Amino acid sequence: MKIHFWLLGAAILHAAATLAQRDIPANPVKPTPQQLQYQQQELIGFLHFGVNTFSDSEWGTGKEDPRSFNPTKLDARQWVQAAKTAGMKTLIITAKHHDGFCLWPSKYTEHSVKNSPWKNGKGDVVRELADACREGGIKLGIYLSPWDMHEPKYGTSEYNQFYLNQLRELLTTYGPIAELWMDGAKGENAKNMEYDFEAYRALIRQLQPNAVIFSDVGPGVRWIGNERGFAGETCWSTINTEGMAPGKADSKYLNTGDPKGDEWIPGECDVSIRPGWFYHPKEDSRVKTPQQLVDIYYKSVGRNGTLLLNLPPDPNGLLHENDISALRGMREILNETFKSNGAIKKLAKASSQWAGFDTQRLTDGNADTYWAAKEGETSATLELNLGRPTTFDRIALQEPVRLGQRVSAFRVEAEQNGAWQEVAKGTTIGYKRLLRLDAPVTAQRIRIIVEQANNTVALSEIGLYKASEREGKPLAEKK
Ligand code: FUL
Ligand code: CA
Repeated sequence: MKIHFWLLGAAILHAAATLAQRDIPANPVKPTPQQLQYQQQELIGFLHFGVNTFSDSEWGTGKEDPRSFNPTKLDARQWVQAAKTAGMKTLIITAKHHDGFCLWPSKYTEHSVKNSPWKNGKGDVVRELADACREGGIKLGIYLSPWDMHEPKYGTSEYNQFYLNQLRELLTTYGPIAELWMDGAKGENAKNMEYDFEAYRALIRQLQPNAVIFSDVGPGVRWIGNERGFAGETCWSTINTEGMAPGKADSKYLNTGDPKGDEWIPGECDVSIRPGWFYHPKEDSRVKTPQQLVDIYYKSVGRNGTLLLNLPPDPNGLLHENDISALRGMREILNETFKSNGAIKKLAKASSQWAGFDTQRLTDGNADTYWAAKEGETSATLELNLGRPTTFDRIALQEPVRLGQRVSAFRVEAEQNGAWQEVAKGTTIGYKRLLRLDAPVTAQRIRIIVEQANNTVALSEIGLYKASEREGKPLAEKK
């Protein structure tokens, strides 16, 4: 009997080894498994909620009366439902914004839900969201503002301990936290305060090793340098953080990243669905349209970023119907555009190939599998035969970023009446690059020409799509 078990064990090991992904050598700078998962989410929701919601303001004062907080119809399941409709995979809530009011009953301050009339002071917004997220199958993230206008310790070294205490509460009470958001913002007249970011990071790593840490300069995820949700046309997931700190970073640099960066810190594109971050009734008519949201999607996710889209609950504790219908519209358009990939399972010829990484992997619909050029080839041409004339105006390209980010220049050509015509070009690709053509192109053969890369060229997916009629034209991008 024993010998049979042994044989069975060996057979299982062998099968596992065959299934396990073999990779070509990676770049020295590459994502952690958590960062990779983080980026694959593409869409994340932000919830700005707190005393500002009740005072109709963007930045509070720290002097708000906790009794002003009373969201009598609060329903975190409605938030989660809306986020899921949009395709978001995580919801990040302002557990504490700059005004210092805490949405959970922190034992380190009186300035919280426990002194509000909501649920007679027994409520906990973070708990309600954590439960709703778990139930809905999405992840929870926490925004904890370092700047705190209420806490008297702010400005002294004791505040660092206070912040660590609050972090510990949040990181040990609500289950897994996917992302921890440390805002670099601080008012001009705020007290001087030397944050002990090293200690904050160490505690997060200790208590929630799988959480990605956002700050302007990472270490898990970086700010994209603007609040419009736009990554740079060129966008590297690598930067050098030397000489920079949260609140003291070069926003242009963050926007494009740095091909020479020695740390992997991908960009997150934060933007609100309304002009403000918090809910204001006068902005009910200024919710971004589905077309605007889709345009932002192209400029964030389509440029190797993640999109962190803010949805502010109103004083009832609910998302407004205008916001929900805009989200639904955005999702419908994206689903329609990306419904059918004209390149799927189509055959490609490559200028060269690394044994075992053949071109079928470019069109198998699986972003984990990839084609690679022959070792050391930093440029390559791929020719795709679509089998019949195919019309498209959107192109999607992906790199297997678990190997690091490589491509820095590429172009796409389509065969038109027997001649190759350039239809699109770009610099970086990264996790995902989406290109919008001015007009639809009909072709049977197309070429992807990677002109330059920092290591052997590898691509995981090529997609060709025809945009939904509802998309409209790309919107002008003010700098
Ligand atoms: C900024 C803050 O000052 C805003 O109020 C908002 O929270 C935004 C996401 O970050 O820095
Ligand atoms: Ca693939």
